[in-house]
Amino acid sequence: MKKGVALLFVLALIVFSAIPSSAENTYLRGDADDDGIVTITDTTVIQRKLNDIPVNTFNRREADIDNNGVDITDATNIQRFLTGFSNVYNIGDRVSYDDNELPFVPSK
Ligand SMILES: [Ca+2]
Ligand SMILES: [Ca+2]
Repeated sequence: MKKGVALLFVLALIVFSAIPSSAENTYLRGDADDDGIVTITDTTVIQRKLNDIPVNTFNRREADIDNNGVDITDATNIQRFLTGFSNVYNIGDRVSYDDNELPFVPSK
């Protein structure tokens, strides 16, 4: 009987470890440089990217806070968030993305 319980425990571990955690299906909105926090550097990275100035890391999904493509408005809205203005785009929150989307690979 104990072998059966141990086997079920091992099987449960295998099954649950194969299920991706919810963190894998989320991203941090506004974290354009993908360092795990939204700061003024994220706006700088967006501005540099828009002007074809090289950046170390650029995460297009996290930079595009309103899901309409990355433009200067994304940087402006992050600045507004950082200075305490409205945050209608939930900047700084972990946001789920559609499981049907293709895996996102941040550009460097
Ligand atoms: Ca950041
Ligand atoms: Ca945008």
